[in-house]
Amino acid sequence: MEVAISRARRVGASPASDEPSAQQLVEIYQLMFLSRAVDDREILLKRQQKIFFQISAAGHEALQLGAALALRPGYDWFFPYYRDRTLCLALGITPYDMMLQAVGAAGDPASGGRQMPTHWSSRSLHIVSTSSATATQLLHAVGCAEAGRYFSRHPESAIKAPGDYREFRDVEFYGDEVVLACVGEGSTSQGEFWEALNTASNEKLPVIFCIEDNGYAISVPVEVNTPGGNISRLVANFPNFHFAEIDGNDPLASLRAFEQAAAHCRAGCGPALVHGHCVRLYSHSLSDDDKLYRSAAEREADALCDPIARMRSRLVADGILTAAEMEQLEHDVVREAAEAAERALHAQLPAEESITTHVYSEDLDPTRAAFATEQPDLASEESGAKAAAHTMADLINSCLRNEMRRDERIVIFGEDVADASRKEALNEAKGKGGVFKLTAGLQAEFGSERVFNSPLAEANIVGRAVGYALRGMKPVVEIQFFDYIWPAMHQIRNELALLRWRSNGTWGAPVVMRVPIGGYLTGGSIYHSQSGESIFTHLPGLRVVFPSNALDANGLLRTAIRCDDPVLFLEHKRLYRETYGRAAYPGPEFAIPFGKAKIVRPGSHLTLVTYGALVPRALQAAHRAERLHAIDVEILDLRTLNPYDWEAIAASVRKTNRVIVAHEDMLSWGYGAELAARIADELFDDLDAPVRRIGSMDTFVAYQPKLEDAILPQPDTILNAIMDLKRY
Ligand SMILES: Cc1ncc(C[n+]2csc(CCOP(=O)(O)OP(=O)(O)O)c2C)c(N)n1
Ligand SMILES: [Mg+2]
Repeated sequence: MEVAISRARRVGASPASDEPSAQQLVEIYQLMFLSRAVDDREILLKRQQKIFFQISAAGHEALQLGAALALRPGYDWFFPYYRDRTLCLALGITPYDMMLQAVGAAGDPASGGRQMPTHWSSRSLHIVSTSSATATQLLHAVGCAEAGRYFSRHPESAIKAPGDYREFRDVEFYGDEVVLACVGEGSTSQGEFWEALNTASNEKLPVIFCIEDNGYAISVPVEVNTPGGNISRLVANFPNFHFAEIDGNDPLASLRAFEQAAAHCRAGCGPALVHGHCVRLYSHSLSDDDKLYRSAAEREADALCDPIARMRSRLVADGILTAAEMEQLEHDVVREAAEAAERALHAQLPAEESITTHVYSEDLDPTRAAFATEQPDLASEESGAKAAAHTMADLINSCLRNEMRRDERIVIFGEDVADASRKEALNEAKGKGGVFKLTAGLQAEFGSERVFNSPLAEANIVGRAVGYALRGMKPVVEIQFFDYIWPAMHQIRNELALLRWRSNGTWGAPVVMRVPIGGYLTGGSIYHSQSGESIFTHLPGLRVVFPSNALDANGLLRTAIRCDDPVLFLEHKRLYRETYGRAAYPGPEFAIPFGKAKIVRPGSHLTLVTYGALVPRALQAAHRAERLHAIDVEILDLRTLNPYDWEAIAASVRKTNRVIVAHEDMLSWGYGAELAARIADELFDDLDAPVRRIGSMDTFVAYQPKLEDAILPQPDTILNAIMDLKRY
């Protein structure tokens, strides 16, 4: 049996025979026992109130150790879950590192005191930052495997390039790398588990899914989560998989199973799923008491399966260690755990000033001047009448095309974004290229590896994109309608936006999500016309962009793609092909920095702060206000909502002393509420009138056009507010 060598915790080289040597068995035992000793020491610290949370691997040690020893840290990739202490110890995270996290020390290498204990991360070992959310990581593992395969096939794309996110991304890949993703049996009920298996199977990806089946999800037994009580039976028909169902209390059975799984993956045959039956020897966590829901007989039966007790007996019975040697080994290990704890308890705590670091990229600021190539290169296209006729849809498409030519790391996926998944069809058919045709022709030019359809599953799209991006690629994904972004919300909020902060800057996922949004469609109705941008501006870590015209869309999308932060790029459907806001092609380097509003109409009597589809409507209202009532309105188009241009707002309000914030989204709790509050707070002395807000009614957008007109703000709504405010 070949035992791969872990970095920090070496299990010596194998003899030629298929059985591990006595020395290897001792080292395997030592690692399992160390894991238990660290758990027990943490439990003590928690009882002494020196740490604040504890969750253990007790009972899972053998299963996790087999996985660790079959794979290579710093070569393969790891997406553990919170119970994977033995896995991470064996891969090279030290007991001291673990204790640093338990006390929440500044030097906690996984998160700098931001995450609970057992939320792993190590860049050098390829252990990707773990969240508490169950099963989200499985989709990251899939995207990670896809990225590894892409880099192996296109190694030239891994080369660093100055001037954009690539400058700050070290790319590593090996042709036969494997990705391990671990999860409890209860969490296989999550949709993301099935979405991950779907793509891993379809794409024959080298992902090993490890199901750590301890029979419980907190207090919920396996048969409640899994019909029939056995996940192996349910997944058996996924194509291309290698399956193994094993006794997870036996470290050697586990090692063998993961070696076979890894061989299947490395050979390019597809993914694997190792289902290990193990036991949960302690309660779910120290916040749980399993005596409340488990019988004594059941708990005693589990205790008899303790992999550590079993192996201890075996080593002594087989004469590999004497009782005295065993006692000495255990004594030394317990001391190692205790010393690690003692040192960590004296470690420095994080400084409060550090709290806001790594919310966004500290390397590349999308508001910076480097993105201010605002002068369009009009010479790059024919001049004359045609030059000014490009719609927002055209210029988004041309930006995507130009950027894909410039940067081979860009991939586009989503629902219906390809021209045709069955490529032969393109011999006679024109191709789809998105339901709004924004990605038309991109698969034809760049091939199916770079532009492809996803399954109809939004979490799959965003979750995989996170996996791609953390490897250094640039996924520019499409969510077909804003109204259907919600299945991906968990991935967006708890993973995409959070990854950088929770890992204290070690990981980041600069994904671009293009999302058609908004109403004024006549017949769009509830599920094709909603807004809701303020829900996303409320997420630290996520940039939110909302252009109102073709040129801005082109320049802002370029910045979104080149920057190092995740970006929600909102495209108003009604503006895609409007006459308003058409523009000449600005050339392949035209970029607009984030956080820079545009004065689309200068004025002196009143400021109107807005964005998106309300920009043309505000212009109409301002025109009428001037013509009919001699009121001179200044209109600010924010263009990006996070960050937003406070200086521009403040300068305009100081000049006009009156302000309206207008948006299409619902009034209550909307984006304007925050701006209005800040204006009232910081510019109170400059105001001659109350701050006004305009938004849609606090309801959904109806199908009947008469109702839609009444629900959404119209030019008249804006005009009335202007007149009203001028009274003061
Ligand atoms: C998405 C999500 N929902 C709920 C929780 C709360 N929670 C934490 S662990 C857990 C049970 C997980 O059980 P299982 O997957 O079997 O793993 P185990 O803890 O048994 O190893 C639950 C419900 C969570 N962390 N994430
Ligand atoms: Mg479980």
